[in-house]
Amino acid sequence: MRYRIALIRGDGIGPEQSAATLKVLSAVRDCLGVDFEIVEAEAGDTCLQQRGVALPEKTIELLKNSHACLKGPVGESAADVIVRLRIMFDLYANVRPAKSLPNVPALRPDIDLVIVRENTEDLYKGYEYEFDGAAIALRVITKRGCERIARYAFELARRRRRKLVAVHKANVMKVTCGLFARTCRETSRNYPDVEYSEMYVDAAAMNLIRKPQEFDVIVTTNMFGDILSDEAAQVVGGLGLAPAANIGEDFAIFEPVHGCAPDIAGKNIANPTSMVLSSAMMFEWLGTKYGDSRCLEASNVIQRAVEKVLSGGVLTPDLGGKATTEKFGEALAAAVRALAGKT
Ligand code: GGG
Repeated sequence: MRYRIALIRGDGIGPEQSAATLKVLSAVRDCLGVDFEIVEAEAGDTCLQQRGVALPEKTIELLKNSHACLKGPVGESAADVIVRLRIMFDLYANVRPAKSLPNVPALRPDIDLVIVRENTEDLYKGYEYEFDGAAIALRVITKRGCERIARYAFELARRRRRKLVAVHKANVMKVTCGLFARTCRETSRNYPDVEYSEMYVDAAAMNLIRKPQEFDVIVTTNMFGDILSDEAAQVVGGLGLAPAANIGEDFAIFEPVHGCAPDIAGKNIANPTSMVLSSAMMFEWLGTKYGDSRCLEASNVIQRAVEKVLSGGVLTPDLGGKATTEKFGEALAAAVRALAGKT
């Protein structure tokens, strides 16, 4: 099967991360026989400056005609690009793993958790307005939205260590978080094999630092998930390592958790791991969706290549090393070739 992958390079460090990731993807194509074409699509701040629109119709059409999208970070136009795309393509599950990696200064070496963030509702719907000197935002939480994200998280927990924590603030936001908590609790009855508990978001923020190794899967609402996933990324070494998947029934977009880091853009020092690991998540999703063992193998090899390169002490400056983005990408591509048995 030949996959059509839309690539949005994005803003800031996005183009540098994309170039490094493309080296890894070339190695995957050469050595693991995954057949794909990359189709470039524009979106973000630069696109807004050049074309007057952050998310052109042409890009939307291109995504509609692709199997998946790999996206670099975008800048100030994030709400007009990724938040819009998530709602437009109904990518309801934002999956954000945080795992300790070799040679990376993490809080502990044994952290392996995933945040499952509801991705289409909450305050990020963007229903905001001003009225009579007040700024008002509407928090939309639906039963259907809670049910499907809870199911997604329980199914994921079942494939992992079978522990799920629903994070909310239902003691204060009794109606919106109340619906979310109640629905997660109801769903838990269908998963007696998964250990289920609940935690208030403030306690979760503290426990991510106090005992991060105890978390397996966290399910939460959109904005809490956005905030907690930055924290979880830092706990395992930093945002430069943090991948994410925006998953719907028929389409998915894979992107770093972080923003476009304009302060280090163009200096060849950004860590591309977040985008490379996002591509590993993409191959896992493609492999599962299309029953393609080559894609599953590609996902596995990319993750092992990241561990191999980091273990070997090739580190970008954010991790205390001197490797450039380009050199780090080359090292990853070489590791993919070696792990695939072809150097
Ligand atoms: N921590 C900065 C960051 O996450 N920037 C990207 C961003 O805001 N994305 C929107 C989102 O993930 O909802």
